[in-house]
Amino acid sequence: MNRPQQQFDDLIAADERIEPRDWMPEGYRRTLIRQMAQHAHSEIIGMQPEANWITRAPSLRRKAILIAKVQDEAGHGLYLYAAAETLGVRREDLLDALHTGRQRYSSIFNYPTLTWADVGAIGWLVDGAAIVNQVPICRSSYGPYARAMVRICKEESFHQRQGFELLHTLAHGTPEQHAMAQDAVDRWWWPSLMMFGPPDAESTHGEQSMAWKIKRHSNDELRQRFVDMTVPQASALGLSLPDPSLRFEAGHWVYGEIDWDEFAQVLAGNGPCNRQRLEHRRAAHDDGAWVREAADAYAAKHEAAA
Ligand code: FAQ
Repeated sequence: MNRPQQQFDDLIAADERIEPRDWMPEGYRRTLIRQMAQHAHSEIIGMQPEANWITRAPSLRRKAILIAKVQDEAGHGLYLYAAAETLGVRREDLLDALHTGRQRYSSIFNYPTLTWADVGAIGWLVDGAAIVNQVPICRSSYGPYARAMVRICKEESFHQRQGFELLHTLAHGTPEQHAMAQDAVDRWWWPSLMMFGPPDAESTHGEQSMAWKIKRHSNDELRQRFVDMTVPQASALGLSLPDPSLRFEAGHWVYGEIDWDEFAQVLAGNGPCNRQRLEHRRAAHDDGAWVREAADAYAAKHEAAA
């Protein structure tokens, strides 16, 4: 085995971090770019469903909280694009890959936010799932990714609590508010379970990513961890989960069959909002062209003066 490969393997075996200037196998680099870009894209596309409710938030307090949350997601996108750039890719190329459909973003953001309660359900379930998935990535073998994730997880955990508090308020409000909260949970539960990716037997990258310690746990392991954490929280909210076969067995909550055909359809671009999300993203990018031009002109002027 060649020396750089041996050094890389030793660092991984010792649970140490790979840093941008270290030698790394091309497959490791490509896997990281794929996963980090997909994650960054998810953060910025994920701003859309919740931003849909900013103008209609029921109070100034709720509006301020929601604006701050949506801004946080933009920040997460920035940390992740910056971390991906340490692997030698350009941010504009990653955005182009998103806009032309060559790279993915999370399936979850192709579902619509039909009522105000959806903002709570996203915070509680989607941010909850994101935390379960992402806390182990704080120990990912690639240094810049792991460090970005520490800050992201702190913010996601705050988001999850605000979603829980929002839903708790609705669930203990009028019968109409309770029904609205229940309806949102009914619609977001199964897509949240899909966020963890296909079952382990069908995960293309899982095994290799775990060997490289990019991922620390399999998709199914994390999905189970999320279900175990969330079922008791649903009882605390006074809401039910839309799964008649949920039962507690041998220390875990056993859940029913996930509709993997629906997941495949969403990944193929046929979810309820795929087209709308990408069209909106491309339009926002075009609208921002003048900001990028102004920033480039400013940088060029200062470089010339230096
Ligand atoms: N959606 O071989 P695997 C957030 C694809 S949280 C779409 O198992 P892997 C916070 C996968 O890319 C959401 N595609 O893949 C927020 C692959 O296809 P490819 C983002 C999916 O990478 C909250 C194929 O299926 N979080 O944004 C999905 O080992 C609220 C086979 O799958 C992250 O990205 C899916 N759900 O495991 C923001 C976390 N699942 O690329 C706003 C980091 C799988 O070969 C508001 N990522 N695919 O064409 C990960 O942990 C992993 O990438 C997984 C997938 C676990 C998502």
